[in-house]
Amino acid sequence: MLRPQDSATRERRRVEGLWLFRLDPERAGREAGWWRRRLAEAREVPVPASYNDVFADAAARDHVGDAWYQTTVRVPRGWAGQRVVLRFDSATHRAVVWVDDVEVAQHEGGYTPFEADITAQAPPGGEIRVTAVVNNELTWQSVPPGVVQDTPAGRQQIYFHDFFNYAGLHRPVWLYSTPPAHITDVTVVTGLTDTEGAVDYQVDVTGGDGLTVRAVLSDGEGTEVAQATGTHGVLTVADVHPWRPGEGYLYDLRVELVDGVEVVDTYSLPVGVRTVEVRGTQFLINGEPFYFTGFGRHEDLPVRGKGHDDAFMVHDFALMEWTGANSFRTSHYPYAEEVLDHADRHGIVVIDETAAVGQNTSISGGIVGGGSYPTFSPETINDASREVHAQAIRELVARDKNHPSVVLWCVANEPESTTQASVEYFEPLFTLARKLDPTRPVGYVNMLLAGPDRDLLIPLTDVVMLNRYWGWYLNTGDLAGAEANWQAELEAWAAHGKPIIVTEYGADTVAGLHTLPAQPWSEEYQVEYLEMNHRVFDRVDAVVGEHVWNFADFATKPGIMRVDGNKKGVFTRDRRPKAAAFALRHRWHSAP
Ligand code: BDP
Repeated sequence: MLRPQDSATRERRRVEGLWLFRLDPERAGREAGWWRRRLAEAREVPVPASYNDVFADAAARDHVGDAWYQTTVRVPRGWAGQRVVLRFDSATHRAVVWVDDVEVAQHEGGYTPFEADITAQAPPGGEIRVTAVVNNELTWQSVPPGVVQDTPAGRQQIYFHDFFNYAGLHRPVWLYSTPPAHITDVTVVTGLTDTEGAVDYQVDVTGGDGLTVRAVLSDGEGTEVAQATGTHGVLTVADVHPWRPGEGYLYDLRVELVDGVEVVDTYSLPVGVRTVEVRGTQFLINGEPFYFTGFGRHEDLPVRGKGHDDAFMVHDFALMEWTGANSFRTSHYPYAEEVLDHADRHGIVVIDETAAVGQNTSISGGIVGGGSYPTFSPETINDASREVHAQAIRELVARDKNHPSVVLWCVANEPESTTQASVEYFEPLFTLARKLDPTRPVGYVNMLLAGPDRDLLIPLTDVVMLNRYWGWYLNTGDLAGAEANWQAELEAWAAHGKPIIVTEYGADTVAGLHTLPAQPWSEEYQVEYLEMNHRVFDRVDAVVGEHVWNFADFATKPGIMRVDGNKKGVFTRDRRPKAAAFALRHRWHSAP
């Protein structure tokens, strides 16, 4: 599925601003057909944004179930004869969409796009009513999982991950046009030799019988460098300018569907020419060893929740650059496509993760000690869940396969990984990810209960990704003890002969709390904790990356271990630096 774009043959408009909105905890709207008329008893809600924090009532914040969105939009008159498409960049966690009285789309999964051809419902010049019911319930068959409990106070959502279950229309909604005969997909795979680049492209077309596909590659200055015809081909780039970490050099691949001299459809794709490879304990980009510095992050903002915001995106990248971060992980779900585009342009490397977080019932809210259910069983996470997970992987790869910034797929964060059931669950998912994209390594993030002597999933992976909290959850306040234990554990992992990325290490820190000597929760402790980790990493050759948890403080569900959310941010939630930010800046700017 291609992103909407304006081209000589395509137009798009954002369906944004204030939509009508109504919570529906009783699930009455589906019975009563609320899409058939103007949404009654509605309030206004901004799109894109999560709905939870924009109001002042607990009913919205803690809502479990259906929430209805509705707006009207006029189809441009100039789109006569074109195909009209309605696209949601995300609806968390699932949605059904109607145009006027007609159901046009259903989608499961909160962080990947879906769309519907609504040409038959969208007469040019006419106004259409768009209604979406967005449901936020997490169950054993959703990704991520959860349990909805009936309590005397109403239905409550239980979940096993450590960030707030924001819901709604977090990302842009689009109305766009394509010609009836059009390009439906473009896939590029790039290669590099000493001075030459190769762009292998594949174009999928609908309704283009008898038409020709042309692919034109231009450099960053707009000069054409290669051209080919046919739905599949290889474009050779002499004196190639590679995409590399720190320098997001992009070519432009213009794909055209042509009928003689007439261009029927045209689509442009930014292309970074780079390679990725795991060799021994090294992670190579363009054949050179790469060391990841950066963060695990969240899409998390005051008021907006997970709502995408360009101003914060640019600011967050500026802060990452300031600290010397060269990479981040899309913990714990696929981020807005705008974020990956920005990473492409800025040469920031991305570990791209599915929304499979919390598939481990012995942890709850990031804290060990849940454990009232088995994780994988016919009654809990089962074959049906795995099919939902597989679909999430398909949609992630389909959406993000062309981003040069994406160098590694992460199929899950901290799942249970010590049982035969976990192996049976994950083996087919690793196979699927590799089949969908043989060009990128695949991994999963391992958690502290599944040490090198217990974990069973590492044989399936290309890299070892570890979330470890020695000196925080373990050896709390005892950095000397933590240092010895951490070193021993990392050496055991290194014996696997794979590169190790430490995908999380961090300490909760209240901005402005100072102690001497350094004590947990103080800014001084966060700095000393990071320094201890760095000494250990520098002593283990197989470690090829360090991602601090977290870039910024973020919202969680209430809990006795969380004070107004998770405070492991290097920046506060409103992006003010803690002392750790300066310490990281010093290390990451002076690293070899
Ligand atoms: C890890 C999780 C992350 C949590 C973090 C923490 O991957 O989502 O926020 O721990 O406890 O287990 O801060």
